[in-house]
Amino acid sequence: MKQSQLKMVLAAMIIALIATMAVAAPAEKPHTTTTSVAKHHSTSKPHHTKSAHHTTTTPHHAKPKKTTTKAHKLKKPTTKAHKPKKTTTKAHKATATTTSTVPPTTSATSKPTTSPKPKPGKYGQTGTIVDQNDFCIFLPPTVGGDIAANEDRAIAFCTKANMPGAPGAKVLPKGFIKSAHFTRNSAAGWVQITGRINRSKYSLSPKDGGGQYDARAPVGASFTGYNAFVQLTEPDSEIYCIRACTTKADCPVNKSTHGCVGVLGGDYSRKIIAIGRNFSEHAKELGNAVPKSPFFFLKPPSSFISNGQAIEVPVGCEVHHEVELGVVIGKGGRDISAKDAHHHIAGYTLALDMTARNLQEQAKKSGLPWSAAKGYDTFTPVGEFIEKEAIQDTNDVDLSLKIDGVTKQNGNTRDMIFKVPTLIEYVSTIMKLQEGDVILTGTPAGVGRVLPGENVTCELASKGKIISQLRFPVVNRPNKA
Ligand SMILES: *[C@@H]1O[C@H](CO)[C@@H](O)[C@H](O)[C@H]1NC(C)=O
Ligand SMILES: *[C@@H]1O[C@H](CO)[C@@H](O)[C@H](O)[C@H]1NC(C)=O
Ligand SMILES: *[C@@H]1O[C@H](CO)[C@@H](O)[C@H](O)[C@H]1NC(C)=O
Ligand SMILES: CC(=O)N[C@H]1CO[C@H](CO)[C@@H](O)[C@@H]1O
Repeated sequence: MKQSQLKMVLAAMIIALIATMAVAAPAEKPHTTTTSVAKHHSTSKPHHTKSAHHTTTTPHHAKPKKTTTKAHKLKKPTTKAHKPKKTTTKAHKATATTTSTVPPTTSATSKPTTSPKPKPGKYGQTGTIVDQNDFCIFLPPTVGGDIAANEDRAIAFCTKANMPGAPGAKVLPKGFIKSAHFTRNSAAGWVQITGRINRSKYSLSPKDGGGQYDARAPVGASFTGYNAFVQLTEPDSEIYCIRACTTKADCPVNKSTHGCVGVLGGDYSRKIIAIGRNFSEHAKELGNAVPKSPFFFLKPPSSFISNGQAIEVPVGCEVHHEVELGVVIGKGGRDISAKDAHHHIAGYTLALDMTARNLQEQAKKSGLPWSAAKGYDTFTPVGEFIEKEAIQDTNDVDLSLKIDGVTKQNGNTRDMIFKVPTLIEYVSTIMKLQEGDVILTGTPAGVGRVLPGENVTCELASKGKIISQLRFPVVNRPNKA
């Protein structure tokens, strides 16, 4: 592992070099990285053996795990929060090409605030994202290659042959992409795909914690029409994510050790666990008894939409808003104690649990499940991923919601009957939690109906600081084509 440190230093030097040479992408400041890396290291070290993916009892990775892996491999972790893996690679090259002795901390001082112009990408290293059917991701050039070890050599693989905008790209192995969820943020000018892979289709190792690609790894890689991109592939957890951005700041290339779930919010097709009657005032407003133990129901991941997309009101449904704090699971596990629960949290998100209240009432009366009432498409609007560190105290989070500017819900999680650690403990006694699962922790009082034509805005704040603000127009669900 001492070698790794050496490599880190070398890597940082290389990055510095690259920055000075003003190659395609400007390097970022390495120094902030060190601290976060160190932190990761310490947490990850203990797990030397990564548990097999299928074991249900052992908590594995998520954010932590990734880190772990990397720590072992020396791949990304060290380098940077920014671009860890890359580092490694460069380290290799560095030895060959560099003689610089620039200290890492002073290097790479240029952090550009303006986005560079999109430049023509390299043959075989240019991807495109059109939609969930037509897109490319980066993979090692040879079957079974280690992701991080091949960062510099990675090439673009696309869902189809000869995709316009991706000259020289290969075709993804059939069955490799298991799911792809496309999001376009028109206002910010980025597109994103998140989903699951079958690593076996490219013989990737279950022990490979993966790595990040962006303009610097492989150097000069790009996505047609965009100024920046970030892509992570994680064979161990079988997920991937990619975002191509107009504005560089929207593509967070400095967080790769967090793994996809921690870098790009989105749909990784895990469970959505929603806690019922979780706020005492809300339980009262619906005439429910305040429960003695938590209860929950499941929502389908297909109901996720992201900020700015439209909430659809199906014919015959009285659709209500319920604003909630979403907890995003990092390290999976079962029978997690409340005391350990914070180790399993990757971060948070602001979410709405849209509910067809009339269907839910009918279901309650008839003793039927709530799946339809809670599971329509677009019924789980969610915001961007919120860093774990951004919310120090999950018992003091303000949640509010307005319709066309009029406040309808305004609560604080201190009024939750069951606290987040208790919820994680309870749910995990029943079903294992997995990386990417989202727990919706319940809604404060003030739920009510939304109508087509209205705009729903909601906000999450902690200790007086606004952390997330979302907006969703409400529309009629389009008729069947
Ligand atoms: C993944 O691919 C392997 C190899 O083709 C196949 O045997 C396996 O059934 C696939 N797994 C899933 C969950 O699709
Ligand atoms: C990562 O980058 C984003 C945008 O580029 C920036 O807002 C954020 O502060 C950075 N985080 C760290 C830890 O450097
Ligand atoms: C909702 O937002 C849309 C788009 O910004 C706007 O055209 C519309 O007038 C808004 N509706 C209301 C009721 O404010
Ligand atoms: C997130 C969540 O489960 N919220 C629930 C709070 O309780 C009401 C009534 O029991 C449910 O309708 C909400 O879905």
